[in-house]
Amino acid sequence: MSTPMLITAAMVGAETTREQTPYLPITAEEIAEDAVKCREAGAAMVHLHVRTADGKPSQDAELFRAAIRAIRKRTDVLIQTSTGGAVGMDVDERCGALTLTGADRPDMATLTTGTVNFGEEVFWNPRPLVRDIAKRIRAIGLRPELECFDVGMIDEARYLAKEGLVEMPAHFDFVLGVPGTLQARPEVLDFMIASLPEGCTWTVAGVGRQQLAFVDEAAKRGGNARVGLEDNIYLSKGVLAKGNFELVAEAVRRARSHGREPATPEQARQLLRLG
Ligand code: KMH
Ligand code: ZN
Repeated sequence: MSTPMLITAAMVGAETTREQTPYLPITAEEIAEDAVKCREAGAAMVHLHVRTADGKPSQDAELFRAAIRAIRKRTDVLIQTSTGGAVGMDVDERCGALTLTGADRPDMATLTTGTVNFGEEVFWNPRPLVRDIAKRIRAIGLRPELECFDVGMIDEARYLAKEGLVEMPAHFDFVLGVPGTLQARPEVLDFMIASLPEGCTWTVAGVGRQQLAFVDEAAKRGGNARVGLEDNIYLSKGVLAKGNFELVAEAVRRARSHGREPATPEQARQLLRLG
């Protein structure tokens, strides 16, 4: 039997707008509705950002609480909250979801381990800030998904492990294809996989038109994939996905074409070592 493939749905993000696609979920109920369909289609985890009622990116704890409650009322999909937020947010704002405890605590949180150009802007992650966020993630007993936009960020994760801030083996997400950063090419993925510390697991998030093609690349290599409206709004050239669930369904179809079955949330917990 081949290893189950974790499909993560990056449902909302901070950059995608309703002007670009009317199918972007914004309210807690819209997010939960799409999350239920994503789980039914085969996603085991959602990567979550939240928005204010008028669609602006936010990392507000109460908005996260509302979305997490709405999702958990209806489905068992794992919830990974963003600590990246939107460019320009300060660290306390970015870490809003890490103040949630008890039944509202997320299952996992992202940790980006370095700074990159991000389109015309800069996604700032200086080393002290990365360490601050890593400590906050540890303090509430979560494991991070290490978001790496470049191979140097994998090396930085090794330093974080040496400093006792991240436990190895860890789970990484290679985010490839943001304008101004490392682009999504098969040989780049091979180099990133070869650069991982022993025993680590990985997901690849192809941004833009490479998203679905990189589900195939991940499936072939025994890895995992992230799809969703945060990174790509099209199901095929010029055809908008009518929700995150359509991208998940297509990812699952591609995974199966390589003999990979989508992981259940329980299997994803094991893969991600969430205990
Ligand atoms: N929106 C990006 C600037 C994360 O979620 O942790 C950062 C981001 C990463 O989306
Ligand atoms: Zn994100």
